[in-house]
Amino acid sequence: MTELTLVKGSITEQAVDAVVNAANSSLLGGGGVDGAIHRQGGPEILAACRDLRASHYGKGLPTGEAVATTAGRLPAQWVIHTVGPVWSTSEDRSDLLAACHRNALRVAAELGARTVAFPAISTGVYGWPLEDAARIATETVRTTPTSVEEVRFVLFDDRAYEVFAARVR
Ligand code: AR6
Repeated sequence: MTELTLVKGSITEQAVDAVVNAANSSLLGGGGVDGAIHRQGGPEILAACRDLRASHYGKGLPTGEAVATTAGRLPAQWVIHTVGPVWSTSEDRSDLLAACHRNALRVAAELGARTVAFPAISTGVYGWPLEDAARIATETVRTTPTSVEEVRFVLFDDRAYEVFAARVR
C-alpha cells in the first residue's frame, strides 16, 4: 500500500527520492513550482531538459506525460517533469490530470524511487479548481498500483493544505 502524506511548504525542500515538477511542454522552465525547482536546483536541471528536448521531445513533452532528470542541488535524486492540463470549462480534461499522476508514478517506479513528492499540479497558472484537482490527484494515487511507498503532497499555502487534508484524512 502506498502511504499518502501531506506537508505544507515548498517542494524544493523535500528530502525524497523524486520530486514532481508541474512543468510546461517546453521543459525550459517557467513560474510557480517550475521556477522554484529550476532556481533552487540549479542549471544542471535545465541542461538535462535541453538534452531531453533534443533527443526525444523536439515538439515538447505532451500534456499528461512524464519524464525524469537529475534534481541538481535539490535534496532529492530526481525531478520528474510532467505537464498538467490547463483548466477548461468547455472540455473535461480530468483524464489528463490523472495521467500526470499515473505517469509520474510509473517513471518514479522505473527509477526505483520509494518516496515521491507531488505539488498540486495544474492548480496555479493552469487554473484548475483546487477541490477537483485534490480529488483527482488523491484518487489516482490511491488506485494506481505502484512500488512507490510514500506519496507526499506538498501544498504551498493553508488553503491548499486544508483542501488536500480533507481528502487524505
Ligand atoms: N512548492 C510547492 N507548491 C508550490 C510552489 C512550491 N515551491 N510554488 C507554487 N506552488 P503552478 P500549474 C503551488 O503555477 O498550475 C509554470 O509556469 C501553487 O500555489 O506552479 O501546473 C509552468 O512552467 C499551485 O497550487 O503550476 C507552467 O507553464 C501549485 O503549486 C505552468 O506554470 C501549482 O501551480 C504550470 O501551471
